[in-house]
Amino acid sequence: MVVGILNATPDSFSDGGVHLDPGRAAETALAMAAAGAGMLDLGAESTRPGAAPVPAAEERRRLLPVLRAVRTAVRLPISVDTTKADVAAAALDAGADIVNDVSAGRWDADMLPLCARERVPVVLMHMQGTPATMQRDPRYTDVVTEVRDFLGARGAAARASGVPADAIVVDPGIGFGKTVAHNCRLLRRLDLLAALGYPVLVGVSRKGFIGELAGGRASGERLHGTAAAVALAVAGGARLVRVHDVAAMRDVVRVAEAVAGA
Ligand code: HH2
Repeated sequence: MVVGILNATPDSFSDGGVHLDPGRAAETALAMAAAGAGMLDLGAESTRPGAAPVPAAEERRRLLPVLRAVRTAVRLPISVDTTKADVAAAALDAGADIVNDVSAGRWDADMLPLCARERVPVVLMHMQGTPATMQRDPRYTDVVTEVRDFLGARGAAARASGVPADAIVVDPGIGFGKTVAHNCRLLRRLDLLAALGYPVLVGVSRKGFIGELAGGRASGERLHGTAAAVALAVAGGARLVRVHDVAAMRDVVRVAEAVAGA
């Protein structure tokens, strides 16, 4: 499934400022739906490296008008990208269907119980550190087994809170407290994460490691590098890919799926 990214933020690294306007966000949502998105992911707090946290009231103020406009425009499932249970609850009330929590339920003790109570699926993502500091000096002994064990433990925590196993999605958190080599290693061994038994979501779209690997490309010049990473993620067993360029990545996913399944 192709998940289209919509950031209702002034400062996201790629589409910052564009989708704060509900009308423009709804237009993009319609275009993404027409281009083959299976789901949309809507966030109002940037988690790019170095980003400072946004207070819940400000996150709600940015998110809810955009969410309402997108909800009216499309029938696709919408996930809300937040680490705060308050914000998630308000978003679910306004028509969101899924919670995407980049802290995997660690930063707000009410998050996993909320998902259980509201009977909504949750995406649990791995991150080392916090966005403010995560890229300073990320270190692992074995990044793949550490991320796998973390996701297994967070899946167990979600189940202990009452979230059914089939409502859990896991995500290696590409770029969240990881070097270029860590990101490559995780993409290379996604099969080990898929072996946990939960669907795997991967977010590589236009990220910094792609710019670095391609010889220093700005975020608007990372389409081809993103295509390579998305194709390999699909071949490695990713079931959902979170992307900005839905139309292009829809083709990439179709071709990669056909070849990987041949
Ligand atoms: N990446 C970003 C934000 N949310 N959620 C999941 N589950 N997986 C990811 O890889 C992921 C995520 C960062 O990308 P983006 O939303 O484009 O930028 P920003 O954080 O600057 O808004």
